[in-house]
Amino acid sequence: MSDNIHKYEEVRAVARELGFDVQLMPGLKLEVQSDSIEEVSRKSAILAYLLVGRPLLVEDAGLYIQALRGFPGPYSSFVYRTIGIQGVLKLLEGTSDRRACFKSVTTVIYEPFIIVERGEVCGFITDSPRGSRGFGFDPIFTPEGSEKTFGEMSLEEKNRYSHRAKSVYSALSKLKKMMEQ
Ligand code: ITT
Ligand code: NA
Repeated sequence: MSDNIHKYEEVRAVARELGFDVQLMPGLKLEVQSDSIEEVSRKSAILAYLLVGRPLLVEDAGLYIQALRGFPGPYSSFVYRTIGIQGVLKLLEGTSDRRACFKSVTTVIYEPFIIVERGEVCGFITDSPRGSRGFGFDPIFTPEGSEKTFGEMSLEEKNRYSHRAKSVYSALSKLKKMMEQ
């Protein structure tokens, strides 16, 4: 999975809790594009499995902003790299509806099993960036139930709320049950 070290560390922490050890697959960045993160996650996992033939986990995510009808969603990575945090804040200037959700889909392939699970966290886009931890849009997102942005949280704290922690936890706990049968 992933070249994004932050993402990897978040996934690893959840995996550890369930007794799994996950390793980064550096260089294996597959350019699957789709307007559904579920499709990206599932297709990338299958493609990666064809290449490496080992059990693996692929997670794909995006930020869905209510006032922008779900944009940037599956295009979050591109939007982050182009207009960035400041560009997104600009699109929301003068908008009082700040609601947004992060969504995540984790696919685990562990033959004969293929498991696809979703995770979501909803909250608000702040008026300006706060905090320098995490990655991507973390400095401008506060999950419901917290005053802090993800950028102001430790990895452990972010994982108590995050879309990614939820989808990874669901997928790996499902795998665990299947392996025990
Ligand atoms: P891959 O190499 O695995 O593709 P990525 O950086 O593209 O990693 P994602 O597919 O998970 O990461 O997410 C796409 C973009 O959405 C990502 O670049 C961020 O800008 C944003 N994003 C996703 N999850 C996030 C999170 O937990 N915190 C902040 N931004 C996030
Ligand atoms: Na991605």
